[in-house]
Amino acid sequence: MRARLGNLEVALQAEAVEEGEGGLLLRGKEVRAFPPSRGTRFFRHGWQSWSLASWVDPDSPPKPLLPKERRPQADDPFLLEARAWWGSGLGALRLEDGRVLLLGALDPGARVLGRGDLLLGRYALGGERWFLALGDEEEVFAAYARLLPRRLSGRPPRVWCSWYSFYTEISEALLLEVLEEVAGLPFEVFQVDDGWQRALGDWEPNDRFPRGMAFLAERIREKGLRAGLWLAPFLVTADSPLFRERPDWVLRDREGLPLPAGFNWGKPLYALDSGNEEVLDYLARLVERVRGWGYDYLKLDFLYAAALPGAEGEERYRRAMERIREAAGEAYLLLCGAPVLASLGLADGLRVGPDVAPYWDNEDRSFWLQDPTGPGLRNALRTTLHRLWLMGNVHVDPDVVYFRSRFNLLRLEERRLQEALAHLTGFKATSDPPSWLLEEERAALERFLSEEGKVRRLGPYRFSLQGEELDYAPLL
Ligand code: 9PG
Repeated sequence: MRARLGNLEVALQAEAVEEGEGGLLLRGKEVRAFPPSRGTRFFRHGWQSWSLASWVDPDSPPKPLLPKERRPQADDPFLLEARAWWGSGLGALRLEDGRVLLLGALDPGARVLGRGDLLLGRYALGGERWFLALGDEEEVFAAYARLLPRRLSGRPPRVWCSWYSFYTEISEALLLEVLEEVAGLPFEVFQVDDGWQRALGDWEPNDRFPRGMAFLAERIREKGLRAGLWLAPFLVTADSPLFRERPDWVLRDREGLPLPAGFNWGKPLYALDSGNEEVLDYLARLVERVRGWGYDYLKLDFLYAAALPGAEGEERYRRAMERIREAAGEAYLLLCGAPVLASLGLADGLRVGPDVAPYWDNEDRSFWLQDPTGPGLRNALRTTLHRLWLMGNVHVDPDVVYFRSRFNLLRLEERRLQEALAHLTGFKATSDPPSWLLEEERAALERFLSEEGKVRRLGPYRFSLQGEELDYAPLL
């Protein structure tokens, strides 16, 4: 069939088509849209927070990400095994005249194939609703986002997070010291990251936190801050107590083998089966326990594990997260490593790119291993920049900003690119301990936290920050 989009005719295959707000609403488990002229770029949308979102050349096929063991933690494994360009949930083609044709799923669990002459959308299991639009890039993405779930809980938070300075080397004594320094600045949340727990699946404090997690939360709250805590609730490793005690809770493939969930902390990762009611009860109790300790800002990480093997698991992921949402009550949930579209409506904050790092790029990983998901400012900026269209649906977390020159290979101009995105989204976080900052760096941090509306969007990839023009095109 053919349908009118704007002033152009587009050929389509779908079970049904009707007019919608800003585009067409299609139905079908699988739908096709044929662009009126060739697409020169494909908007490839990665599955979870860390997965690549970027415009790519539809005529040169994707390169296989290495090593294979990392694929489950880099993206929907299907997308990385495919020899053509597929995206998660949506896809778009940029036509020769600059206009963009976008096909986006309105239910969880979809993938979109992009070729110069075709957008093909397919639901992995259930689901049949799609949105198709043609027009200006910012307009078509905005029209799509308006049809997706939304949860906007007040204004985004200002967070001090322990990860990007201390990594897992945290302790009660160290964090109490930093807390004293942080308390003099306009932060709202003091968030303890990875390193407090005994093991994955054993969410009790290790011996570096001798007075327990409730004690620390208490000290944080005394300073007038909200206490934040990191958890990777669905992850286990083969040596996790939980793995040994409850082998039946581990997500398995059809042969009964534990499904690989990636490789981190020097070990292969596995997942808890988010479709198992007992697992969900356990998770609800876990969340209630940390709430009881006094933490009301939870950074829930490596969440893709709950949705493996990929798009097929998104409905199961959503049901599990609904249960967690319920147990968390009014706590702020920052979801990370999370299937992006399937998290909308449940997350308060959502990380939309890979981790930043105090360097621009790790070429061993990005070049030789063809992995755009590793920590590094370049990777983080690129993917975050391509997900800013979600700002009306959720607090978009671009990850922390560095103000320190200490232990940092980033140049000031590079740090400013990240600062501008945080100003734009309003989600303002850093891991810099104030005592590491030079006087002018501390002043910059203070301004960052207290000033608003300092950034203007000049175009999809151009911004001005405090009068200084920033162009992101070179990293696209
Ligand atoms: C704690 C960290 C921080 C960070 C999270 C997440 O692809 N990877 O190998 C990979 C490893 C770790 C990671 C992201 C990607 O970091 O994003 O903010 O909480 O866990 O371990």
